[in-house]
Parts: sequence; structure tokens; C-alpha cells
Amino acid sequence: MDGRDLVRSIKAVGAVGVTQGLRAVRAAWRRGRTDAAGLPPRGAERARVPGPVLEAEPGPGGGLIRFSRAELRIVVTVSGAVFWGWDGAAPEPSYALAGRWPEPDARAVLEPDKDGGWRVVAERVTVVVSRHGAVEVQTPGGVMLRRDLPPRWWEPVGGGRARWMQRSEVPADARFFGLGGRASGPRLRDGVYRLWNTDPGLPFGRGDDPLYITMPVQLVVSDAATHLVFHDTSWDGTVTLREGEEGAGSGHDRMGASELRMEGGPLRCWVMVGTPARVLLAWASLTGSAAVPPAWALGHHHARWGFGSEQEVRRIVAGYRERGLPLDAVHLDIDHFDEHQVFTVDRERFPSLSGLAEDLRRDGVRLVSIVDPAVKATAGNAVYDSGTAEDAFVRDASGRVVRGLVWPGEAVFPDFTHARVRKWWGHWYEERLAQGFSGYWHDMNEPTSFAAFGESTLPRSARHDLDGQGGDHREAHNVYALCMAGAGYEALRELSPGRRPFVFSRSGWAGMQRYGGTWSGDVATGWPGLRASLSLVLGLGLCGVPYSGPDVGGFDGSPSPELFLRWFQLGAYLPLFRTHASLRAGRREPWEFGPEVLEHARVALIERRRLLPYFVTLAHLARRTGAPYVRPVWWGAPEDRALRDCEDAFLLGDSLLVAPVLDPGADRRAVQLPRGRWYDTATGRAYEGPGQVLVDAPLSRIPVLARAGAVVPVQGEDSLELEVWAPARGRTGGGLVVPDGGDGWEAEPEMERYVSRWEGRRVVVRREGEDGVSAPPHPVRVRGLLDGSDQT
Ligand code: NBV
Repeated sequence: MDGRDLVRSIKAVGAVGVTQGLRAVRAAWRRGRTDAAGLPPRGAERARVPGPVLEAEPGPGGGLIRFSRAELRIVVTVSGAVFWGWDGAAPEPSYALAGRWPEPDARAVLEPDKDGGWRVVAERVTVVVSRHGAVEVQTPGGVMLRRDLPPRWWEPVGGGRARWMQRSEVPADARFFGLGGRASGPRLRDGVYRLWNTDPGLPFGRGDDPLYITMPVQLVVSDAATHLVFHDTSWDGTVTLREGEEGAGSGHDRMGASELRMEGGPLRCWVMVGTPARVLLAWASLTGSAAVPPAWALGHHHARWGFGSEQEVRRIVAGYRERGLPLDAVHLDIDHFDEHQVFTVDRERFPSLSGLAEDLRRDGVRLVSIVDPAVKATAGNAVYDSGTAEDAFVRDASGRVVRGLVWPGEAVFPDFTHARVRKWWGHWYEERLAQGFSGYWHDMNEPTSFAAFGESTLPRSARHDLDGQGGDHREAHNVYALCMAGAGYEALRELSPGRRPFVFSRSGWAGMQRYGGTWSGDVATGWPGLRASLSLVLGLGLCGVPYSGPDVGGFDGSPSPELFLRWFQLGAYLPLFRTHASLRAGRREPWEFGPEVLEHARVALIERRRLLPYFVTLAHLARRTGAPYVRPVWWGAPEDRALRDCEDAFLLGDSLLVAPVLDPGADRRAVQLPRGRWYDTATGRAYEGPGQVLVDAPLSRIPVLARAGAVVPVQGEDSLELEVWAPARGRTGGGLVVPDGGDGWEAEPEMERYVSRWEGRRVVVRREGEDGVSAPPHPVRVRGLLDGSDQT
């Protein structure tokens, strides 16, 4: 038992009472026993490397290269993505991939390289394989982007699953990002990052790793190009990163290094090369386009564990309404369930949930329900009974249903890796729809099962269907939540075909964007937690998950009014904008922090509502292009080293640069600007990039800068309007608009494209369409004119 285990068990006893605490001790013992009986002991192993090359055989998109003790298949696809797999590993089956993977590129050729090696030459990438099995990815110009040294396997002497290790080198100037949701990022500094979805058990801070979403996805940015590498295996593993160092002209650069160690699974990977935008597009084509949330989910959400009753929910909603504060959704946590049992309602505290939903709906407020995967193991619980009849629950190696411990007490876990079980689970959303819910918040799906010591999840030996492949929890763990998200999403598509599903999930894996988004989980209240919030959103976006946001104000304790406000101001520019807190935490309603905070929070809420058409556009663009709404400032200029190292600001789409205040006591802050002119949207003052500028950041607002020339769709009095920021003289600008205020599947909304430029002394905006140039169908307001006037 380590220190954290001890804290956790004390907390378990403190938080859930002595009985539950003792159960957690028992659950931990039980879990240990199950694994002792169900997992094969680790015996003698034999190490293997590929050995010398023997021959090569061309194939579609590349070919097969044989070594004396291994073989390597390389396929360059038409999308430019490269796949390679060792020892027969193919792209399928895979939980990350969305349907058919891109076709091999018939133009790619396999040819002999120097020293007996081989190479595959394609239009956008060259892959060079050394005679001992090192694989180097190069730009077409021959610049090295990544060099994988020959891999190493450890195989059990009697046969069975092999562990493996892959060391890689990247250019000395490269920076690492990604690996799922990491609190210490977005730039991933030297350290060991685990690949095992984990509920930290306590509110987490910057140093806590891993968290709920891990993914073997690295985005590597260097002068020569950006690349994304995905090792498609869901097993437990670690990534050890070491940034490189440049020898300041001495010629003695130290390359950056990454070492991936996996406990099992195929050694196969995908690499995509290009600009950040191109790489994320290729990633989305491979793993699926991001679900577009209904427009209301891009507004403001208010949640709390422990509203406790219908009256309290009404009181909160009235509090927003009476103060003129926009509100779009309220989330009900496990306290609205009957004794914490999923798909039930506590009828005493919530006697008429559907009536409440209807009343709220009239005020434009949707209800969102938490959904936990664990089902109370008790006869008479309808989900348990039907799941038992359906044989839906995870079993151990000896065939017994695995029991864990979660909020409702002794619980069992649906095997979401089974298609039949996903279908069965999905029909329970009908019960939620009947209660009047419009969205779903998947929690505890790492999956978490309380344990006073050891891992708080299912036994590693627990059996899973893995969609017919069969396997145990070591392989299924990381994709459990992804499969649960799929179950919910697909069910909602059928049950409510006219509406876009709104599902967001605490845990997940590569490809989860197909079903929805995520949130921070239990981020600790404090200034480091505020910083971690931004790190998570940026990092997840670079892994293809564009919709996320933190618990504004932090999950536990009571933020100071200043911290709450700064968090609120940041949240207003993140895709999921949700205040939420724990049962025993202080209040999170904006009026609970005094009149000054209320006034400033109101400004943030109103601005968020004004920007709704822009958020909707960004959601559609994320789906079509894979570009996250929230992007690092280097997105368009990864070669700018100062931007690459900037972690405290972000681009919201192409048009806005948001510079949140992340430290106490600040009333101005430095902002690293990309090239071009940027306007402070509050003062209209223009700044010229690239470079660093000092910008006012009074308590009333965080700096938001608009790119000169940008055309931003905003909500006007009663219709969509275009807010245009004057281009620099002699330059042009523009923007895209997807006008979709709804939550359905209406015919694909047409993308409107605008161009802004100077004509004499006026800034004009034109719509560019297939049939030529026309006047915009929306009112236009030009800002940023030098005399300070606004042109309408
Ligand atoms: O359901 C209660 C909480 C929820 O409020 C939170 O957002 C989740 O991250 N849930 C975790 C379970 C309990 C955490 C201590």
C-alpha cells in the first residue's frame, strides 16, 4: 500500500462511511484474489529483435520486409497516412478506426536503400527501413521526422502474449503533445506517462498522471514538420519522453526521445505527416469525424453533485433567470437516482422529473443526466435483472460475474465490448428520454470500482468479449468507456432520430470523438487546477477530441471569488462551459461570490451567448476537418519556436486568440502573438505580431484578441450578424460560417465563405459562392477601424 492508497482508503472511509469503507477493503482483497487465480504467472521470457534483413516483397502501398526473426508490413495510404505493423499486425480489428481505413496508395514504391535496407517512397512521405529493422519517417525532402529503432519483444517461453518496447528519436527541436488528457501539459515535458485510464480517486492537480483518458497518440511538432503517431493497442503501457537539446551551433544536438513499453497487443502504428491542420484531418479521416453537439450544448451548463431536490433545481434556474444570466442546461448527478442506482429516480426528491424537464424546457433550459456503468447487484433492480437475463455482465476467469463496489454498493459491470450488450444497454436510454432528459454525462467508466488499496478498477483477469476476439481486462480496460459511449450514442440515434445525441464521457480512448466529448473530471480547486483545465482541453483537441471543458471553479472546496471568476472567464471560451462541483464543495452559482463577480460573470455569459454562432461553426468545422475549436497558438505557425513553447493562451478557431488569466492578482499579462495584426476586442487597440505584447487584463475580463480581417458570426438582437475586424491596409481576411442553430440532422448546413478587404476608405465583406460573389445575407459590423468608429 503506497501513500496515495492510504489517503484513498482513509478518504474512502471518511467519504462513504465506515460500512462502505470496510467494503472497499473487502473489494480490494477480492479483486486481488480474483487476479491471483485468473492471471497466468509471469514465467521465463525470451527477448527478440527483428535480426538482419532477408528480403522484401512489394505490396499495395509499400510491401513486406522480412527479417530473420520478424516481418514488417508497410502501407502508405491515399490519405498520406502510413501504417506499419510487425509480425502480421494489420490495421483491423481496431477500436480506434472508424469503418474502412483509407486505401493503399498504388503510387508508393518499395525500393532498395543503401546498406541492404529498403524504403517506401510516396508523395508526402518517405519511410526508410534499415537492415536491422529501424524505421525512419522522412519528409519528401529527406529530413528525418522520427526514427524508430528496431523494436524488442519479450515472449513467454511457453508461448503467449509478448510485451514489447519501441524506442524512437525525434529532431532536437521537437516538442511532444497529446497522449490523451494530461494535467501537466499541453507541452509534455520529460517524464513517464502511463497509458491506463485511471480515476485518480481524489481531485487532481498538475502533477497527477495518468488521468481518466489516456491514448497512445503523440503529436510531435518540429521545424521540419508536424507528425502524429498512434500505436494502435489498448493494453497498459508507458511512454517515457525526453525532449531534445540543440547544441547552439556547436553541431552537437541531442535528439528528442520517446520510449514506448506495452504490456501486450500488436506492434502496429499509424503516422501522419504535414502541417498541424493536415495531420488532424488525416487523423479524423482515420478515426472518425467528431460528433456535432446540439447548439444548446454549446451554451452554458450548470451542474452540481447534490442539488438534492426538484425545488433546489428550480431555485437555481430561477436564480439565473431573475438575474438575467443565460443558462442552457442543468445536469443532475447521482443524487437524483434512487439510492444511486443508474436509470432510476428518487421519487421523493424528484416526484415529477418529466414535469420539471418540461418547465425548464419552456425557459430554454435542457436537463442532462449522469449515467454510471455500474449496476447495483440486487434482485429487483430492473437493470440488474434484465442484464442478468441477458448475460450482460463481466465475468471472471472462472465464469463468475465480477462484483465491484461503486456508489450504489455491490455492483456489476456491463461488458460494453460485446455488441449485444451495447444494444441491451442502449435501450435503457429510453427510460431517460421518458424522464425528459436531453443529454448524457457518462461517469465512473474507466471503469472505477472502489478499492481501499491496489487498482480501483476491475480485476485484470476479468473476461471481455472484445467484439468476438475474446480477452481480458488488460486489453479491454482502456476501451471500456469508448464502447460505452458508442452504446449510448448509437441508441440515441435510434431512439431519438430527429436529434443529435449529446453524450460526454469521463473516460475514453482514440476515436471517442465519434460519439461526443469529455470533461476534466475532478479537477482540484486552486490556481494549478485552472492551468490544468486548459492543458486538458488543448491536449485532447490535439488527439482529435475537440469538445471538452473543466468543472468551472474546480470540483472540491471553495474557490476565492477571484479564482472562480478567472475560471469562469476561461470556461466561457471553451467548448464545454460548465460550472460543477462536488457534494461537499462550496457554491458555484455566479451570484454566490459577491456583486462584482456576478457582474463580470454576466459579461462572460452574455459574450458566450453572443458567440454561439461562432461555436456552432467551429463544431461543424471540427467534424469536417478534424481541427479542434481550441488550438494551441502555434497551430498556423508551428515553426515559430516562441509560439511552440506558449502554453497559457489559445486560438479559438482561426479568428480569436484567448489569453486567460491563470495567476492570482494579475491585471495585465504578456501575450505571445502569431504573425499579423491583432485587435484587443475590448479596447479596439491593434497589436502587431509576431512577438510578445503586454495586454490589460482587469478583473472584468480576460484578453481576447481578434485577427485582423476576421469575419466572426455572432448572435445579434434577433439574427446572426457578421462581426468583421478590419484587415491591415493592403491585406485581406475572411471567415467561414455554418448557420445551424438547431439540434437535429437537417440537410447538411451549407458553409458560407466570406472575404473581407479594403475598397477605398471602406472595409467590404463579400460572400464567395459557387455562383460568384454576392453581398452577405446577414447584417455586417466592421470593427477595428483606426479612427475608433464602427462601420455598419
Ligand atoms: O457522481 C458524482 C461525481 C461527479 O459529480 C463528478 O463529476 C465525477 O467526476 N463522480 C465523479 C463520482 C464521485 C467522485 C468523488
